[in-house]
Amino acid sequence: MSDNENKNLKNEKPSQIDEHSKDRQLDNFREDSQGQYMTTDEGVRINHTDDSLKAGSRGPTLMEDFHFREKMTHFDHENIPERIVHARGSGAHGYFQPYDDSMKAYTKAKFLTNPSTKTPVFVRFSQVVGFRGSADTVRDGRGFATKFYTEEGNYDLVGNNIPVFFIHDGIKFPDLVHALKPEPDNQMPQATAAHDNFWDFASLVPESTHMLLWVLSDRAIPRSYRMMEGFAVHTFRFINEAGKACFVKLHWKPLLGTHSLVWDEAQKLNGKDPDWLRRDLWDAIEAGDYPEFELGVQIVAEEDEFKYDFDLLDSTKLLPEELVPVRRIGKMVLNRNPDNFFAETEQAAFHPGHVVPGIDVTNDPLLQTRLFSYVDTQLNRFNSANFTEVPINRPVAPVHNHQQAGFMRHTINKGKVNYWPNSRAGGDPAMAPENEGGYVHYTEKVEGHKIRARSESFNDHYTQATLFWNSLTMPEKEHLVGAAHFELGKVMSKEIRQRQVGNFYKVDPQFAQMVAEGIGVEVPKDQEVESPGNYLKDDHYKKMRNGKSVKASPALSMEINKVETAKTRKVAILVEDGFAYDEVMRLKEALAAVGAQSEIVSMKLGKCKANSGEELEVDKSHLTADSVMYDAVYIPEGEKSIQSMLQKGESLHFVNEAFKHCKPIATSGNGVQMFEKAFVLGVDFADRDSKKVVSSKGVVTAGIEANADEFFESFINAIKKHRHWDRQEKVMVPA
Ligand code: HDE
Repeated sequence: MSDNENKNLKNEKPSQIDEHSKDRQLDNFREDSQGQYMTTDEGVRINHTDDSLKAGSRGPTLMEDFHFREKMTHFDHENIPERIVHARGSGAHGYFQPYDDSMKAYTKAKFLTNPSTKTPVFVRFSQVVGFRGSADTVRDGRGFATKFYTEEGNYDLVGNNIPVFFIHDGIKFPDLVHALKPEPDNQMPQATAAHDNFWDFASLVPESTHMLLWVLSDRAIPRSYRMMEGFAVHTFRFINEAGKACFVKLHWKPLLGTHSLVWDEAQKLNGKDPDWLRRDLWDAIEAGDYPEFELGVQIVAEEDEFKYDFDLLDSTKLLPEELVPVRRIGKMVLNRNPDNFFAETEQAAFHPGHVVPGIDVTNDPLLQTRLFSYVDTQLNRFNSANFTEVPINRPVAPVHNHQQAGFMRHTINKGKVNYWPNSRAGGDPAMAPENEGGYVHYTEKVEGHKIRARSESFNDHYTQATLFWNSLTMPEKEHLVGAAHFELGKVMSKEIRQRQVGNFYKVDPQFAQMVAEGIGVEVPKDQEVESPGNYLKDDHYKKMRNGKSVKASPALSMEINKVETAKTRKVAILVEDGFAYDEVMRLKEALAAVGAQSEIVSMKLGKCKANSGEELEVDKSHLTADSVMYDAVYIPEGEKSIQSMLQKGESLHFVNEAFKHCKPIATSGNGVQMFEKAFVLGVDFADRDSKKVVSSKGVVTAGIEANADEFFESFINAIKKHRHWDRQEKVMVPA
């Protein structure tokens, strides 16, 4: 970095911070070798890099080959420890902008209250359990970590796509993660909770029950990072200019809605495209389909701390939106892929304790322990306290302090003075008064005995698990039970399976019965169901007994809150020689008009010849493409093309799978024969020679005389609904 550039960075005033501030800063570190000679790390030009320096062309390599030694040494040290959890992830740059200044009533954080500022952000989405090289579409919670490079310093919102957590107190986190990760003797299984150790732990820790239901639900197999909600999980505090505090729950709401895969599809994708979520995010940004999320807040007045029948400090509970609606206060747009995965995504270091004035933590014991863990883990990953100087982690706000030296120090602190107070440097860098942006911790009154104990108010483990179960639609419940059958079905110990069903019984006897039936254990009989009131021994918390609660929260169902859009949905168009060219072109146009994408899939790559003689480039062959990689499937008319597909297991399998996974499928004219031969069951088809368009449970067919616009509109409407769960006959599909 030149002196001038350095000065510019340091002088960047709060008023100059904009959406591009971080990009400008990163530009100082970017390197582009285009048109340059290759050099050593010392800048010496290299003349030959294909052979090491030897004593004779068949002789030993010489120690003096500084280029070989440097190249190999650097390679040998290219790895750093992967994150102990959330090892696999993907990042993206973007910005956040508040809609207005209305949050001023609650927080003085400038990036949340100044609608004219676009604050740069870097987001890292992640899987939790698997190693860095594991597959994307495993059943797991997803991390959703956002670094806001605000004018007042970095703020990290380190959340998940599930609003609650497994445990109350972080001291149990190492136990939880040990139980989740592959078993210690044989390092199996990878990236899944479906094994004895995990369910042994979970069944002995009933506070995990609520989160377990979320992990068994479709939330744990998202269709895309772009289609997940995000949650800060803990209750945080906002503090306004006048020093008044309130509690706040933070949410991310995806503008494309929240959508999931189905389990069979997720498992197949693990093999067909282990980078499914990573690729989806990357491709969407490259295509200009920028992922957008609204930041939502649930505000609770300090006086209302004990108003609810659960404790706001308990991270195994959520605050139902029916009690406190989520207010959407601004929008985040992710519009740039990183230049280098390691430098940016891997080296990004998040920490829930990175807060700015106007935001503070609470005494949630899970959050409190996280405040220790994150810096500690970065020290392990970076081997240095200077990880904050790595370009992706540097704030755009100026940094001045006496933290010096250490491994890989970049900043050259000038002058003699590295202590405070000092007179030799005129007392600089100085303390900032609160009205100049100095961070002042919220002065909460705290008193108590030193004690290793848990608050009585945390002891209701089941009411909100029941709330979640009650809030799901029937298809969502069926998926959840299917997931429980899979996960517990992998557990060898019957005792563990039985114990877990005992916990599920306390959530809902019918749920327990549905699970028990699939995994060969008894349904517990007459087991006492813990009443949520039982735990309220403490006077302080007795108030909660009559606190506000709800029995079901429609806001928790993905199906009920489905956003109906075709935007960025991917459609496979299956063709063989002899397909109807005009139909394909018009369909592609109609899909593009609603922001959907389409790809031509055929038996082999190269050109495919239409019935009218035109040729079309094939995007994917059946060897590399599968229905699980698409949201919908279309088969155009064309006698020869259809006859050829009818002879091909690949094409029929494509249709079968898409039908089984409840995806929209469509065809016209002769194409109906494909649906008739495949297992497209329990739906009505249009007659081949009619003018009719028939849309039946997401299966759209058109007669040869039908109006194309009407046909495409019906197909697009089916795409907007994403999945058509009402296909009872899908269970008969052998795909
Ligand atoms: Fe984390 N968590 N966590 N966590 N967490 C980490 O920090 C930890 C928890 C979350 O993309 C680690 O940098 C403890 C809840 C995300 O880089 C580590 C506890 C939530 C990421 C750590 C929790 C999260 C992490 C490992 C229990 C949702 C990935 C690597 C008290 C609100 C961030 C790292 C990224 C990563 C500790 C529980 C979210 C070990 C001790 C609850 C999104 O420090």
